[in-house]
Amino acid sequence: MAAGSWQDFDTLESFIARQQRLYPHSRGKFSDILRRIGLGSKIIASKVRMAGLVDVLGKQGTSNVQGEEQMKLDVIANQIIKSVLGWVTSVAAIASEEDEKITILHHYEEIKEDQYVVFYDPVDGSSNIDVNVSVGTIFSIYRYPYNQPRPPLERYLLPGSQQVAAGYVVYGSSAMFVYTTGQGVHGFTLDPEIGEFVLSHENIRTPDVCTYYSANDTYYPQWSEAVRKFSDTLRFSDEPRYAKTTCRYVGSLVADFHRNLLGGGVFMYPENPSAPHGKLRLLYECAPLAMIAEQAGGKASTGRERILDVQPSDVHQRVPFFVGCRQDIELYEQLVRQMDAG
Ligand code: AHM
Ligand code: MG
Repeated sequence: MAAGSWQDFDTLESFIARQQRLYPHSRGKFSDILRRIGLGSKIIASKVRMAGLVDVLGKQGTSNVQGEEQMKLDVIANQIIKSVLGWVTSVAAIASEEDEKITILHHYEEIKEDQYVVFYDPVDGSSNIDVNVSVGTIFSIYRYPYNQPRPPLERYLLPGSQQVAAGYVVYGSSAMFVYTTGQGVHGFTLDPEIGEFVLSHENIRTPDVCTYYSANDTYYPQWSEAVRKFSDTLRFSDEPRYAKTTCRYVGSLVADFHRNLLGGGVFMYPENPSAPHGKLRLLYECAPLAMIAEQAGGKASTGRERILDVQPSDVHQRVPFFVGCRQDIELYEQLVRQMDAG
């Protein structure tokens, strides 16, 4: 937990450096990327904190490739992440929720050693910005397969199981940076006095207790039979496991996910007839959070497939997303199997 003495004091920077030392041959290129995302999120945190005082609130007056209205902060934060990653020589390409196409920084022919591809959602939950509710940044990092001949798009579109790191920053009552490189999940709280993310939650394990049920229930009439049964079980069942389950839904994925990661529960954004693949995007929303959930002892699924096994076919691809306690997500998968079997 938070620094009790100076001896225990660890920041995101020093933690990344310590982790790097575990790999004696590492040249620190990957660590550079994490550090730069840390810097970018501090800049975004300061913009979020100043919202209302400076001109970052409100609509930009433009739409992104998915037809969603862009908020000013979406555009500002997208630019911030691009600027912090732009000069890092180990970043081959970046892809954002706010940009139609992948931005290639180094072309295939130029790449002769390990480089990385970064996917990110600069401000997730941006419809909440104007009303002062928590938002977040999500990121996902893949090693670029430079020495494997593949069709161009397949060099970038890899299943989540191949992520080398994933994380998010939640801009809440404090800002918190949570990430994994496959060696557990670690959380750092921004100390505004010193401007550093300080290690506050080492090796997070999600409780195996279904404390929270998080879904937008207004879609209930459109959900499949399996989703409705699952929702009914979590909300109304008198089984001891669900007796104390309560509903919490912020409408900012990062905030909902973060609360459930620490307190236990299920978040879901299912498919429905008007959104046949759900709303959330695989590469910069679901896959990174799925990696974190699994690293913390939870599970993430579309209902029919592990999220980390889904082979992407498009940068902005959407998938149904069910994430949280292993046992509850398995219950949903079982309900889907029963429904499919008729
Ligand atoms: P965004 O990336 O454009 O902000 O959209 C994603 C957000 C998630 O944060 C949240 O879980 C979801 O949209 C909420 O959607 P809804 O309003 O349909 O419940
Ligand atoms: Mg988003």
